[in-house]
Amino acid sequence: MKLIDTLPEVFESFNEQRKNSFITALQMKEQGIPFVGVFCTYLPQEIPMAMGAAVVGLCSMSGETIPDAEKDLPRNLCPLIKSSYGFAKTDKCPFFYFSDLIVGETTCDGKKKMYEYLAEFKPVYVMELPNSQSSDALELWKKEVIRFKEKLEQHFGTVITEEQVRQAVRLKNAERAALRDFYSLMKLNPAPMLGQDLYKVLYGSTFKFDKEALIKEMQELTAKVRAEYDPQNSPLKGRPRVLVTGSPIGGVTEKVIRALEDNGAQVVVFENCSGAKSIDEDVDADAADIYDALARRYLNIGCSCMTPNPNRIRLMNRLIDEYQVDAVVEVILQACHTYNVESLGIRRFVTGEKKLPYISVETDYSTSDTGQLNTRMAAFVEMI
Ligand code: BJ8
Repeated sequence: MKLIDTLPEVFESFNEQRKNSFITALQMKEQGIPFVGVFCTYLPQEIPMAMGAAVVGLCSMSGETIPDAEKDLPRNLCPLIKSSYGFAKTDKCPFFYFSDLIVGETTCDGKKKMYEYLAEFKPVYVMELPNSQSSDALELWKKEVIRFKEKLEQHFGTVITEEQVRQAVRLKNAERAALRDFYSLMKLNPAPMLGQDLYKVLYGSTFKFDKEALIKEMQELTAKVRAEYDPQNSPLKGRPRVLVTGSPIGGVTEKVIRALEDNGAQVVVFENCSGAKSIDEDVDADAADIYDALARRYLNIGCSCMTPNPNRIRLMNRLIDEYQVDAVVEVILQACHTYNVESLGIRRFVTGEKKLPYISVETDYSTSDTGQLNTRMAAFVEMI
């Protein structure tokens, strides 16, 4: 669908961003800029940013290397874990290759056990993330944030000052604000773009290493979308508005978004990682203890690896109201037990408290369920 003449091109350039930044990454490596590879939204990116490192996400979204991974790992494991391990094992991911240090956290069981094998290919450091958000958990996580800073200092032979951390916090807050302003455009009704295009931008933005440039680009894009917004003639008028939640999506799993939008719905907000879950909250840059502020902000993230996990409900509750959501779709990656078990609570909240339709779909990185997804989403959209 063509929305506004010049915008699809911009969205496509974000879609290609991961690939396009391979060359930039190589040039940065040649200039001696360290790369830190990460796997999770809980990682306080401000710490590596404070020493001038580039931070790159290594979660893989393609099924290409899963057969290689399955030679070592169980088949009934989450595709994100298998695919990420497969790319490392086969050396097919340039970002993995460029990473001087890989940092993981103790989130779900499959991921944390996979890190043990990943260490055979690269230096790996694992942060001990508590699985609850109590005050004891906060104390432990704060110690882990400081221990991470010390690990980077020792590994890269550098010193990270408190002032550098504060500057990184300010920059990251500005990046989050620019991304938030962009996705908040979807509060407009009708929405000014398709959810698939919004996702391309959010995902692509994580591969832009020059944060100042990214902030400027996001501000310009937000202004452009706003300027070209024409609610009267919008082809998206009257579409049911959907919130997407669940496991991280991207790559092949965007098939769910396409199935929804091809059948007449409109995804207006992503609650999951790459969406509001990772961007919604800022770090208090003026806090007396900056490590405490970082620990608080990151521990607050409402991922299903936390128990209990009230912050996911809190965020969803607000997003459903702010984005005038008509229905909720939960995407669960195959064998992702935490999201799968938590889906009962999410269903109860959405259908009971918010009185909205809800559906959950379990999928993987193959395209074999595309037809079935299409049928299910068509029936769901019809029902809304
Ligand atoms: S903050 S969602 S990035 S842990 S790997 S939990 S899909 S079985 S990725 Fe995640 Fe951090 Fe949470 Fe976000 Fe399930 Fe797969 Fe585990 Fe996964």
